[in-house]
Amino acid sequence: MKKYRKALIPLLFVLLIPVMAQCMGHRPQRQPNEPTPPSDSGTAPTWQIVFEDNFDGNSLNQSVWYDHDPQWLEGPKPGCFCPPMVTVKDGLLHLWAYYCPQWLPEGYEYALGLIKSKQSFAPPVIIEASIKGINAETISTGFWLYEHNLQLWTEIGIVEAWAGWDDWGTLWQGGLYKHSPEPKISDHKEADLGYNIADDFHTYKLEWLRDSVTISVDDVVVRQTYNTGYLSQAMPVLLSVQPYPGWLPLPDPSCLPAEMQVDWVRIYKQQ
Ligand SMILES: [Ca+2]
Repeated sequence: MKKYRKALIPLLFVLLIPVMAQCMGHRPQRQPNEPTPPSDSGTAPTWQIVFEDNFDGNSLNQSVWYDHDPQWLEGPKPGCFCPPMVTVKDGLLHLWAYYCPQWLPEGYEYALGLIKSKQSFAPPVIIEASIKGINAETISTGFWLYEHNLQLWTEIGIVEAWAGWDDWGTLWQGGLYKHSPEPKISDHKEADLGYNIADDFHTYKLEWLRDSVTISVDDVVVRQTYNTGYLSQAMPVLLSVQPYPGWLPLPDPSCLPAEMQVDWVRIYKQQ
């Protein structure tokens, strides 16, 4: 019997070759927006932490963060990003939104908190943070990356959510963008988490590889797509609260002040 088994194995292999060839010939083509397992050139990445801030102490670590955006000083007018709206206390980063036109230059009404990393990051990289969202109508909870230079303007929204706006409170929203040059790409998505993101801390994670982008909330994947190549330039990391004038109505001043809290930020690079 063993003799026949030995003879059968090569025979089965010969019979399977045309079947395998046919299957490979009909292998589906990669489609944008099709779920894909994380990979990076066929090798499973191993990760090493390269950045961590737990927001201990009493002030922002200004050796690694800006307390404003040097590239966007005018801000989302009539909102402006103001360093006093960034505080660190009790192990948390607090990003505040105040309605205070009397304190601000003419034309501005809302003072907003934002921090931006001084270092930029390119794939393959994992960027994650534990965040309790802001609940203030059309003020967003933002954890994102962007780089805007003469050649290219790209952006990844790990989370852009509005916990206090209408029925959006349970929605994760985020997106992948190329704002310039043409053709522009605006690949915005949403997913219902089943809870309001301002009620508690949740971990938002971007796994940004050279060939795919995965975003998860508490390790549940909410977005996974191929990186078709336009998201390759290094970008700094931002955390912010802001209104979207021109798209959403401005928040009612009665819902402010309010804050977004961040427990920690961690960044990993491939070893
Ligand atoms: Ca902390």
